[in-house]
Amino acid sequence: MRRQTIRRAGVVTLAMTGLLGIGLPVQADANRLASTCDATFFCLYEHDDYAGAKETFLFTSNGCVNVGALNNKASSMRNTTAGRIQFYNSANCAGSYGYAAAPRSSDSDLTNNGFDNLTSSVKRVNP
Ligand SMILES: [Ca+2]
Ligand SMILES: [Ca+2]
Repeated sequence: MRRQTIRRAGVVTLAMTGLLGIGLPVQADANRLASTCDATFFCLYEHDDYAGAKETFLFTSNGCVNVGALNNKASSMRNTTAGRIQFYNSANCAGSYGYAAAPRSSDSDLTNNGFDNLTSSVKRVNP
C-alpha cells in the first residue's frame, strides 16, 4: 500500500513537471483538466496511471450508472466523492460487485484488483 502511494506521488510530480514545460497558459489549463478528476466526481480512465480516454460521472445521489465509451476498458480510476464506488462486470450493477473504491481514493492500475478492462457499471453507496 505504501509503495503504491509513493508511485502515485511520482506520477503527479511528473505531470506537474510536464505542465511547467508548456508555454501557453490555455494549453496548460486544458492538460490539467484532462489529467485530474474534479471534486465530487468519479472518473474512469482507459489506461493505467490515469491516461487515455476519461469518462466522468457525477453522482447526485446513491445509485447505479452504466459505463459508456469505456465499457470493458477502464484501467485506472479516481473517486473524489464522499461515497464508496462499487464496480460491476455486468450492466445495471447486476450480480455482485468485483471491486470497491473507498471514498476519496484513487487507483492507478486496476489489474492488481483483478478488474482491468471489466467494468460495465458503477454504483455509489454510503461508505
Ligand atoms: Ca484499459
Ligand atoms: Ca464487463
